[in-house]
Amino acid sequence: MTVPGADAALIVIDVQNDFCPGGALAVADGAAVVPLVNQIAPLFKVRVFTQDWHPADHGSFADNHAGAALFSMTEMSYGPQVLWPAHCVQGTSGAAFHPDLDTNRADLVLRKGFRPHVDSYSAFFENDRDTPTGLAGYLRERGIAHVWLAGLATDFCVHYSAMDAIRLGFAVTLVEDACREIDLDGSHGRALGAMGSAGVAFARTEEIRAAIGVGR
Ligand code: VGL
Ligand code: ZN
Repeated sequence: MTVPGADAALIVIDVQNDFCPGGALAVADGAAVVPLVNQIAPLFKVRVFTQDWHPADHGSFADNHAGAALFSMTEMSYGPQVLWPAHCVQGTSGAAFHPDLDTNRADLVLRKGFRPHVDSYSAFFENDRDTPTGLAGYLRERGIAHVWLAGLATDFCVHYSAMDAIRLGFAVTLVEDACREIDLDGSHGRALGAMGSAGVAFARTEEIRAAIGVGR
């Protein structure tokens, strides 16, 4: 395993109340990533935390499509889109970070998904695969060549972020124990397969800590 070096950023994806147990789009065991992220965040030169940040009229919410079932598919201008329960509505407690997540360590808090007609799973591009969030420029200006990804959910926002990071030329490592998945119709297995084939590396928090010499 490569040790996170001077060119490494930790990108913590969407560790928000709505993705944790009790939330509107709860990921099973989602809160389990919080202590792991808190442990490894200090080991990185750059730390970015993302927030899914939707207006109430967001097009990815089933409620905003008359008669549409939760988790069914719709067609957006950019292609197929899952219809989710309303989640991470701007300014609500569901959109807030998990209260135990140490966000004081964040160099940058990046919000995404705020355009009503485009969803944004990835921290780099909206779901049209074309509209940038600005994160790639930020990381490059800070000298980052390797991104390490943790957070929620492995098979959606983490997966899309990983694939975009590879496409943009970053080295990518998924911190697998610091992620949890939604697993909609086998999406978790497909996401892990796609990331592996694309060249994403996989690491665990204890390996990172041991490689750096923390906690031995
Ligand atoms: C996410 C579904 C909808 C995620 C965000 O953070 O993985 N999933 N919005
Ligand atoms: Zn969302």
